[in-house]
Amino acid sequence: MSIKNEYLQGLMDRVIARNPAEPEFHQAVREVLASLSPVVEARPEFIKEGVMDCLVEPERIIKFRVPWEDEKGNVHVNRGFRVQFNSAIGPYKGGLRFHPSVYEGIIKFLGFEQIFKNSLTGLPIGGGKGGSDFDPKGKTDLEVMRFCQSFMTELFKYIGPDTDVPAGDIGVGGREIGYLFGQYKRLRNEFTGVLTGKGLTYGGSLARTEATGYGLCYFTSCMLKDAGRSFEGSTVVISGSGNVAIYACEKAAQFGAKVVAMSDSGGYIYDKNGVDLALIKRLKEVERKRISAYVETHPEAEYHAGCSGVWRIPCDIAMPCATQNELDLDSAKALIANGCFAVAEGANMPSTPEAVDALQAAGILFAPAKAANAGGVATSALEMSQNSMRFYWTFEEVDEHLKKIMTDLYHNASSAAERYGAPGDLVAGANIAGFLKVGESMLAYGVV
Ligand code: NDP
Ligand code: 2IT
Repeated sequence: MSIKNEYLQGLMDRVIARNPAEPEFHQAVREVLASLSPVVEARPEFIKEGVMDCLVEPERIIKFRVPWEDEKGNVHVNRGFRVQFNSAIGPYKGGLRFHPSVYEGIIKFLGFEQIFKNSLTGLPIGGGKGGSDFDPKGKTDLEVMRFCQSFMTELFKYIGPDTDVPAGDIGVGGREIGYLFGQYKRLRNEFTGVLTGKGLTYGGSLARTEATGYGLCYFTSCMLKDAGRSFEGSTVVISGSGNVAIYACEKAAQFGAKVVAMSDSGGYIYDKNGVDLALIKRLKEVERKRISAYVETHPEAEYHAGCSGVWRIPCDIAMPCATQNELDLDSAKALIANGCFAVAEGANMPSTPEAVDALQAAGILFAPAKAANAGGVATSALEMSQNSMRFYWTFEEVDEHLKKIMTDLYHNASSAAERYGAPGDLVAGANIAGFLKVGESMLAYGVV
């Protein structure tokens, strides 16, 4: 993944110098700038008018202290972040991640990718992301509530339904969104669609919970269909067992695939009969247990500690749905050697650049995250529409919109790749198509 254009290579060098020790951010920027070389050569005004320099600099970064008290009376101090990266085409939009690995570089990489993903949905949403190094694991509901209230007591100053609309991501699901929304409503004394992923009783959209995983499968189906393949009768390996992984598993199974493995940060389960998704849902969504508990009721399945071994299980389609850089070059080589024909990214940036290069060089169909997992944020935007209308669609109506959005997105990315000399390369296609709408808007605004 090299940056062919000289100006963009210089810009990349400046990004590294100005944002030291943020390797994930560098990685995300490098991939986009590499894809955009042919675009700036055809349209030099993007460089001349300063669009490229503005694109890699967040409009605003908010960083704050989040103190809270646990049930034993100990005070903890976490860090909160919100990166408002780009509002050229709509209010900042993107999730909140609560995980001990969170620091500014992670939020910047996620916020940067969100710009292009949100543009690809075709809906009017800008790019943002936030989160905290708070670890919800092992905390009581009361402790999570206290943390969320403290986090929102600072964040509420900077967000709003027409300004910035956060949602969930790793470690932030329905429970956290409830506490965050309740505190926002109390502080502002207003009931607006300031967060998405809300509960159905207080303004949430049907099908938002399922949207990222379902959307991933809709996108993947389009990609498979173009190559004369389908989910039907295929063997699938999915990493993760959170929101994205669970609903990717559900839809892949509905499409006739057999999902044989899932994982969490401790290890993975391999069930050659096909995973029992009802059990995974109970363990993860209700009981908040480790995936190792799966084999207690399914002794015929295997549990292995450690995450990366999941990619050594023979499969036709691999769907990484856990976290960034979880699929490395060795994993890619194992997938290729075992006859895998498609990799579809549910998580954000789950494959390392070396893995992406190896998979594409081997002719594996590759669906990049910003395109393939855009169904979640697209449905968040549909939640915003419903909140504004004060009227709600049925599950089937939202699901139909989602299907159409993912189908259009696939064709948009695929034709952009072709137009700019990289037919079949959905990484390039998604980056180019996502950029063009944002870049044209930035040109229209002048230097702002
Ligand atoms: P969840 O918190 O629901 O689930 C995360 C899953 O990934 C868990 O199984 C978790 O295991 C595992 N995981 C998290 N961190 C690591 C790690 N460092 N190493 C190994 N496994 C890990 O999050 P989501 O399902 O919402 O998010 C998963 C991915 O999808 C993320 O990359 C997110 O950014 C992306 N995404 C999410 C969208 C959404 O709508 N929720 C939309 C688009 C993308 P454990 O429980 O052990 O920590
Ligand atoms: O990475 C993502 O697109 C998300 N976590 C969902 C963001 C959203 O606003 O729904």
